[in-house]
Amino acid sequence: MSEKYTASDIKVLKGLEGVRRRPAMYIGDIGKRGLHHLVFEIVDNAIDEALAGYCKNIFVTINDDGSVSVEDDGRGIPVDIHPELGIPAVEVVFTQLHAGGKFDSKVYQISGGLHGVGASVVNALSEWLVVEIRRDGKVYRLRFKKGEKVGEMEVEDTEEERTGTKVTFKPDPDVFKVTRFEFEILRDRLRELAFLIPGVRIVVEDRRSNRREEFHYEGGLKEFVRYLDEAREPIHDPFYMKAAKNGTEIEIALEYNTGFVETILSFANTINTHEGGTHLTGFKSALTKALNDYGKRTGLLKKYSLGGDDVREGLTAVIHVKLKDPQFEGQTKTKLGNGYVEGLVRSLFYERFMRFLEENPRVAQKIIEKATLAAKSREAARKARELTRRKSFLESDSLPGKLADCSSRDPSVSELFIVEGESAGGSAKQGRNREFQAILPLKGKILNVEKARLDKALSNEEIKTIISAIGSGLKEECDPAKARYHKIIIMTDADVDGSHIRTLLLTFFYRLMKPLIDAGFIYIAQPPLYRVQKGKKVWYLHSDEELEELLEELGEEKVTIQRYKGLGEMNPEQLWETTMDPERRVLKRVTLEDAAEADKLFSILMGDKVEPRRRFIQENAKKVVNLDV
Ligand code: 28F
Repeated sequence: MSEKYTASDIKVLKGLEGVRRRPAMYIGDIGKRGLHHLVFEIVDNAIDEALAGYCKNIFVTINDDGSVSVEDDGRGIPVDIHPELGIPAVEVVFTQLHAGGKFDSKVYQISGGLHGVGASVVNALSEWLVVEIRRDGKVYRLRFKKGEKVGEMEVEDTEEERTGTKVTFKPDPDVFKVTRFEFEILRDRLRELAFLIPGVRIVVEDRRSNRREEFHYEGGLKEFVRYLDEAREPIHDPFYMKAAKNGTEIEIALEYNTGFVETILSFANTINTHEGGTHLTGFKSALTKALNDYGKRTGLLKKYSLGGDDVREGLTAVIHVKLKDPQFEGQTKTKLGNGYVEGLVRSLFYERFMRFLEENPRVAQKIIEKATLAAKSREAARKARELTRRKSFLESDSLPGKLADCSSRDPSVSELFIVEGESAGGSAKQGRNREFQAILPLKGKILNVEKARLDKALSNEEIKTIISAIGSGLKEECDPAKARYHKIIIMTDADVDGSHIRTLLLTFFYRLMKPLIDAGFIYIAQPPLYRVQKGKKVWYLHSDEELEELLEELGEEKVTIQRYKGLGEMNPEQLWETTMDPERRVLKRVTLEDAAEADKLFSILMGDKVEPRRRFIQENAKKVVNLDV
């Protein structure tokens, strides 16, 4: 540190101290999400350099010591002395809050960055950080600790021509609750970025486990929809458009497949707008209108008019808008708010998609026939639902007969166990605490909702039972506030059948009651695999490793080991002790790290195509076994 502080030094310290005092204000949270966000902030700067047309390759590496390096082959951050601050430009970028090109639209036209806070925030929250710049045949190196510069900038001559920026940092354990980077989280987002920025090559590597993946897609969004639909059967070649008006750029790719699931991803300036927004609204209304207008004009549509849900059945689409002044709203700041975007997307997409329909009449016919079928079945489902609604309205008790409900009416303490098989269901009913635990036994496998349209799913007895027991409603109407239980626990055997039923149930919740997953209401019970007894002492163990460990400890002594093949082998008391008692059980909460990947995962696991599933299971044997998506 220098002896005397200048006014700008003080401002710097104040800024970065603020970041360390309130990290969540800058990166969202200090858990897993915020941790990985650090990497994406640095990657965003490299991406900006790629969007500006100067960088082709980006390398992201998790190093052996748990630090992360991000390297690009762009121009290298400038190192010349800043005229007012009297320090190298790169030092400004890493120490001044909000410094850099992001807020200076002259430097970069369009920029990503979820919060736009950049390199200085990452620096402030790192135990240490090193930035290396290659420019003009030299390497410049600057080191920091917790955001503060350590020593002066090093300069070395190199013989090399290459230019670029490399940033290596280790997150500060005093700030973050977790500091271990997960390859999968980095990989999934980097793949997404590579689809969004065609031509750029992104290499992600994990030195700890020797994993490496490379993403490079010349086809951009067109390739993105093909990737999302890998396990589905498309009914035509993708539609693609790119258009710009008044400085706003719109890019859309879509295709219809033979399935019934709607998959629409939307982005603004490369940011995944999970909560949608004006670009998505404009797209949806134009899609519905274009297909109705075309259908009526050509006579393909006579009796039926297509609804929004009808034209989105079996649709996979990606929308990317780039704009100068993005406004992000919503709970997680992932909803695009700029009002003018809605009309812009609506008119530009309508025009291009209409032209596509006119130029491809056979594809248009297929799409309209598919949507008409959807409209018809939706009408049938509506009638069927009305019937059941009326019935439940007339009957005072509409809960399914198979449900052994709990006596509490307070959802926040109530638990629903969905149990595989009648016999395990019986044990669970006897073993439970009936005050707050309800049991719903399932007879066999539930219907695969990935392959069935809603009306068919709703006529399935097991599915109807689950829906009415939970009481939260379905799809758009699904409201966690109406759920009768805040813990819905899937309890299946630890074998192949059990794992299949668990996947069917998770697919059901993901497709029809996703808000319950988002609310953190869905859990998986972890029944033990082994019971070990020595004299009067009993141990319940959940894995082979645990068993091995215990046996080593007991080594010579006489023990009896029982391996549970299914829940049915446990008596009610054992089931309570090991799997249901809140004091002793292990529950796994189902979370969705990445909705797009989860979407694809379910389509692979539950869809028609055998080859993607076989390959996936081979590559992810472990993930399928504990399917903690
Ligand atoms: C590993 C992370 O951060 N790459 C970057 C550049 C290039 C320029 C730049 C970045 C200038 C002074 C704001 C170079 N030459 N990768 C990166 N590559 N920033 S960040 O300029 C930033 C502005 O402060 C760059 C000419 N213009 C811009």
